[in-house]
Amino acid sequence: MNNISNILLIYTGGTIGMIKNFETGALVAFDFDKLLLKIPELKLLDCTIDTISFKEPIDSSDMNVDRWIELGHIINDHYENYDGFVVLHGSDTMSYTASAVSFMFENLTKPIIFTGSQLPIGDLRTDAKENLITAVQIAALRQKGKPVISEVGLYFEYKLLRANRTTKINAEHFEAFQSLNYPSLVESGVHLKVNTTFLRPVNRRKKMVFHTHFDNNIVVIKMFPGINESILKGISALPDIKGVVLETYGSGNTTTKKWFTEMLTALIKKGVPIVNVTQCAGGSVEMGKYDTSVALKKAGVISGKDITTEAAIAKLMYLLGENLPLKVLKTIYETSLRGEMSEN
Ligand code: ASN
Repeated sequence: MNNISNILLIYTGGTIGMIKNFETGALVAFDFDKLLLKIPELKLLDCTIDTISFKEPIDSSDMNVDRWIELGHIINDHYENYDGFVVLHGSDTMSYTASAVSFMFENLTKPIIFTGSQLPIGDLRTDAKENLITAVQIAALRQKGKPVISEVGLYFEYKLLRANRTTKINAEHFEAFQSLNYPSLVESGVHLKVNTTFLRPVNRRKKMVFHTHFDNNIVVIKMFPGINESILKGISALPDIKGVVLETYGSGNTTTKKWFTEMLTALIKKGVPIVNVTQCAGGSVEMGKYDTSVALKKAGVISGKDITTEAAIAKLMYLLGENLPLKVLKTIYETSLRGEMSEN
C-alpha cells in the first residue's frame, strides 16, 4: 500500500497569490505557476502535490454560485485520484465557499482544506507559507492508511477549524477567522495536535454524493433598531424571493411590531422559509426564551440554532435547490447535516 498521500492543490485566487498592479497600486490575482516558484519548500513535504488553477483567479469578493460549483466539479472530477484537497482561496468569502462546499459533498471521506493568507506570498512578512505548508500537511495526515480528516476544514494561523463553523473576524490580524461555537480540530505548534473527539465521524460504506443545485433567490435581513416598514414590505413583496435569512438580536429576538410579524407570517404562508440566526458571533437562537421571539416561533420561523450566517446562507441555497416541501425543509434545516450546527 502506498503510504504517501496524493494531494490536489486548487488555486482559486485571493491575496495569497496577488501582486501590486503598478498603475493603480491595488492588489490583483497573479499567475499560479509563478506563485509556486515562491514556495520551494512544498517539494520537501512528505506527499505528492499536483496543482490546478481557476482559468481566471479571482479576488474572493467576486465569488458566486457558479464558481462554487466550478470548484465543486474540480474536486468531484478528481475525487478518486487524490487522498486530500487543499483549496487556496481569498479570505474575504472563504467561510461562505467552504460552507457551500461542505453541503456539496455528502458522506465525505477525504479532507478538503481551505486556506489563504492576509499578505501575498511574495511579501517578506507573509503568513502564506505557514498556512499553505501546514494545510497540505494536515490534508496529508493519515492513520492506518486512511486520511485523519474527512471533512471540510479551514486552516489559518495555526488552527484547523470546521469550515462551516467559521467567520472572518479580522481584516488586519493574521488570525483572521474564528469558530466561536465549535472547538478547533487541529492546533499547530511544535507538533500537530489533532483534537480527535471533535472530528466528524466517517462512514466509509456510504457512497459520496455530490450536490450541485444551489438556489440563490434569497435575501439576508439584518435586524436593527428603526428597521423600516415600507422598505421591508417592498423587499418581501418581490416575486422571486424563495428564502430569507433573518439576522436577529441575541438569542433570536426581533421587534414585536405587528406589521413585522404579520409580514413574516405572510411570507411563510406563501411557502417561503425564514431562518432565524443570531447577529452575535457566538451562542444560539432559542425562540420562545424571550417574549420578543414567541411570535416568530408561532409563525413557523426555522431555528438556525448556533449556525453562522455564512453557513446559514449556503445551507438555505442548498436545501432550496433540493426542492423540498416547506415542512420537510424546516425539519432538515433544523438538523445538523455536516456538523454546521449543534444538535439541540
Ligand atoms: N480580498 C482578498 C480576497 O478575499 C482578501 C484576502 O485574500 N486576504 O480575495
